[in-house]
Amino acid sequence: MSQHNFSAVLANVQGVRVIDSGAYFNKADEGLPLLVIENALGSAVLAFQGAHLISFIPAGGQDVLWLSPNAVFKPGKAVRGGIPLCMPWFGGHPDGLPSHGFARSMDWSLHSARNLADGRTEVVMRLQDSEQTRALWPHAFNFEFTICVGQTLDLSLSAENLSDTTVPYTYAFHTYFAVEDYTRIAVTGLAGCTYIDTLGEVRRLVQEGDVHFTGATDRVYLDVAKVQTIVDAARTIQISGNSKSAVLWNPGDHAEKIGDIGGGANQHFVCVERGDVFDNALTLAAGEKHIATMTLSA
Ligand code: TA6
Repeated sequence: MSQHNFSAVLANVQGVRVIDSGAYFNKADEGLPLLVIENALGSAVLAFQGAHLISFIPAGGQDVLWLSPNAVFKPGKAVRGGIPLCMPWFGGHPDGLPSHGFARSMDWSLHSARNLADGRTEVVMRLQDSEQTRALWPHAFNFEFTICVGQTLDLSLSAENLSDTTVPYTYAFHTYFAVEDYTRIAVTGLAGCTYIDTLGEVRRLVQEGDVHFTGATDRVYLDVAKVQTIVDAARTIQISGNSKSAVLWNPGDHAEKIGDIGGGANQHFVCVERGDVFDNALTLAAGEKHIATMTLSA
């Protein structure tokens, strides 16, 4: 099902609507179609492009996700902020293919939507192989992203290898969390983990205590615990999931050279990304399906 016949899927669903990003943000730009999900427990917004969540607000709370004030909503360019899905590879590609994979910049389709008995709303987005994806990754696959919006945001990302060979697979929920000031937060749940510091000369170190930021940071933590928390001035955000890695990123002063962030704007986010990357990279045997889960609460 393409994004263009979503109305049949949404016919009997309350509180889910489609709107163009230009109309939603009251900005005349090129625009991307968005899905707005609202219920008494919380609300969320995602772009069909990338099945990319750009907002999650638990009822009575503030947005858990950061969206850049300079975010661009253009076809083919990943939106800066929210939860880009990096897959089927994370980071750079040895053959110069798009960094963080192709899933975040391609249109996903709305597969199903329903109101759950407990008041939450569940939406399932899907991306399947096509001529366009096979030119970049020559495998048959089915990716499904299940988003459940309530007081918490419950996510499940499945990747099924429909080809008859084993394929390498890495992925991450590249989540941008909204914080008052990233240099005044603590990230817990990583003490004792080995991490790879990818800035400058790449080094392997062991995390002592909580993580604090003083500037540009880009670290891959391996074999992490199920739960991390971001302790901010006014709230604590909990990230819980089954992925083995956590990537911590903020560009520091380099933000001014990144057009869709801009100098100073980086102060208000921290990326704490859960995924299976670097030493935790996966392979999917023929027919194998991997399911990554992540729950966010504030
Ligand atoms: O996850 C951290 C990271 O890989 C950084 O190295 C940094 O480049 C960031 O992601 C953002 O990547 P992007 O391609 O979205 O600009």
